[in-house]
Amino acid sequence: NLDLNQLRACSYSMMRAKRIPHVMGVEEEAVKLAQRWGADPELARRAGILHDCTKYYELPEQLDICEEYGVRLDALEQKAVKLLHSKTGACIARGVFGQPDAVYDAIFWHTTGKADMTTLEKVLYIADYMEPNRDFDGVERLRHLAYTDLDKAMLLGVEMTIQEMQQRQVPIHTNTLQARDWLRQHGV
Ligand code: DGI
Ligand code: FE
Ligand code: FE
Ligand code: FE
Repeated sequence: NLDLNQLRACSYSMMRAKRIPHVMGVEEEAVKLAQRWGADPELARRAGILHDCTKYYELPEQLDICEEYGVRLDALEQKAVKLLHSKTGACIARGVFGQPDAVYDAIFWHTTGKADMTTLEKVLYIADYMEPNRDFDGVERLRHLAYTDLDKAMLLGVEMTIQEMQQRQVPIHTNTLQARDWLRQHGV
């Protein structure tokens, strides 16, 4: 099994250099959020290190990995390459780098979210959104909520994603909508 430095080296070697600071930021933020909210910081760290490891694979390769690992895809996923790196990243994290199911699940859901997420899944989703290198209108509010009310932070993140998809006229995935609906129904 690889130690953390080996895991980082492998993951960084799979991406363009400009993405490495983001991945380092997600690792650091995921550990802190895990400590704050009672998830396993070691698993959060591993999920952070590996979460975008397949980000630069092209569509055919993404589809091959999904096929190889038996990940079933809906119609939108089959053509939206940005929705695939979370699924293939999860497959590689578990299948190649030997990570446990909790790390697989956190990486798998880090782009869309879903209904009824675990704390580790929420931690990675939010860390990805507000790590120190992220800069957009509203990021300070998200950073505040991330440490005061994790579900409120999730709802804000999912709603901002939906708004941006609508502005860009990109179809919104059902898991993104289900994440929002679930958070609204559960008194956030
Ligand atoms: O991989 P990162 O850039 O760090 O961040 P991410 O994994 O959250 O991916 C963000 C991308 O995913 C962004 O280009 C928008 C896309 N995305 C997120 N939710 C949806 C989506 N794309 C579609 N079509 N539908 C969604 O619901
Ligand atoms: Fe990602
Ligand atoms: Fe994200
Ligand atoms: Fe990311």
